[in-house]
Amino acid sequence: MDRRHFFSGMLAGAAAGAVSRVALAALPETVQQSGPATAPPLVPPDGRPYDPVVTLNGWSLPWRMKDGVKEFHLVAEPVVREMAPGFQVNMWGYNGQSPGPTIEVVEGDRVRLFVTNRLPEHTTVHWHGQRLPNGMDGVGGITQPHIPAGKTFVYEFTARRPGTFMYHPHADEMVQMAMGMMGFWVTHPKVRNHPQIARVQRDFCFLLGSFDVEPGSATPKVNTMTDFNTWAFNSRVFPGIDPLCVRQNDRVRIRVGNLTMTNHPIHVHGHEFEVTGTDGGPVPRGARWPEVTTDIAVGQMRQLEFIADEEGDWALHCHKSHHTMGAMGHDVPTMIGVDQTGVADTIRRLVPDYMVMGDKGMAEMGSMAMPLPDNTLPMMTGRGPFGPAEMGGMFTLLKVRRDQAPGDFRDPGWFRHPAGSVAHEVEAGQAPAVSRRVDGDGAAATGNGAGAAPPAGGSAGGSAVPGAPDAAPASVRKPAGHGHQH
Ligand SMILES: [Cu+2]
Repeated sequence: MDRRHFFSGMLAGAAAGAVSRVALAALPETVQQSGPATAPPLVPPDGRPYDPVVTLNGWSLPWRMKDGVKEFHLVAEPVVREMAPGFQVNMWGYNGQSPGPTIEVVEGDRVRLFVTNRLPEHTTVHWHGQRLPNGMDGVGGITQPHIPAGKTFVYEFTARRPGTFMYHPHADEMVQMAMGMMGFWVTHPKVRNHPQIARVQRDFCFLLGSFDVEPGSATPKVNTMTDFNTWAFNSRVFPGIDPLCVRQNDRVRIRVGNLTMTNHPIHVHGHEFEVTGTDGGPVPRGARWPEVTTDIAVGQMRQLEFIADEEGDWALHCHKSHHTMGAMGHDVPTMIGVDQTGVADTIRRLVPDYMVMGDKGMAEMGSMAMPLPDNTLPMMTGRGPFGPAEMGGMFTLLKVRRDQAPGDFRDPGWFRHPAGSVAHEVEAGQAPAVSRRVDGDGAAATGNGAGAAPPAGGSAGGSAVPGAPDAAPASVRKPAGHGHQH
């Protein structure tokens, strides 16, 4: 984290004349985050104590105490976010990053938030879910004048109820949120033994984001309404999302907020959790039920909690399969069952890099070194200890280890499975026989050969089409778009 003194920045940036010298001198310094690393929890230096959260690939904003008020300074500005190694995106955010820093306070704290606007257009900040005076609610034109470019406004209210909140603009929202302007807010309970809010050993938070970044470009398309291609946790995509690393038997809380244009069913492997709170507050204990997936609608926040008692590397992801794909996955035609024999040689005379793909499914794309436009992630990427992960987007791992030290959030590496505990190929003759199909298809598989790939280049591939008569194995070519006949 690099700290930049606010005065030099403003005076060099000059003359906006936005804030008077006296007011300027009263502002807390700005703190900037230069990289996308997950920062260690911010142990509160003053004010009442609390158990801090860990913001996935993010950080919490330091404050200063002034006359008993916690003062924060947010700077809305253009940023460059590394969404994954090799993929830099021009976004808008706060204090150097998208999303902005997490704000952590304690129930009952008086909070003063300075917001400096370094965007090319006006903005506001809405404090989603908070009880506050109407004039502090941040709806541009309705509860306040917009914050013009170059100006600094101040918000002030008391954090009245504990829970999980977020902040985002209520000004040119479609553009500003599509560009990445959002941040997390956690109000910790003032009592450590709150009847509905358990103390946990690990408390993670992140926001769901969706962006439309065309392959080869570096700026999100802000008018997109449904056809997004970049699905993110805290403006990072797998394999750029850090794992959630915990010690076995820790009580774990994961707070998730959704500022995309669709719902996301968030799924955790290997454990059951309860939803212990929403942006409306804690869920009474008697109203909780076990889940392994919970849907998070647009504008909602959920707190998931569980005891991490199973060791391993457990997937944690959105269950919409398109949301665990990278940008290249969205315009690829379905080629399953299409005989491409000879096609590649013909096309390669015109397009030297042309590759045939997808006739046996798309899993091969996880390992393929395809030529890609600059600044573009493959459709699926990331490798595990057993091969390509075939994932992108909203996917990460919950790593549970018995020897993870308390308070240590560092990645322990891949799980070392106890001998004999990994799914494996059966020995010849040990598998039960596969019964013969009775629909008369001569291609029915029997015995141990099932599951093997068909011979490369064989025209027999045509009979993979269910119901296709053997006598006519043929092509199932179905034009993907408008006519391309010659
Ligand atoms: Cu999703």
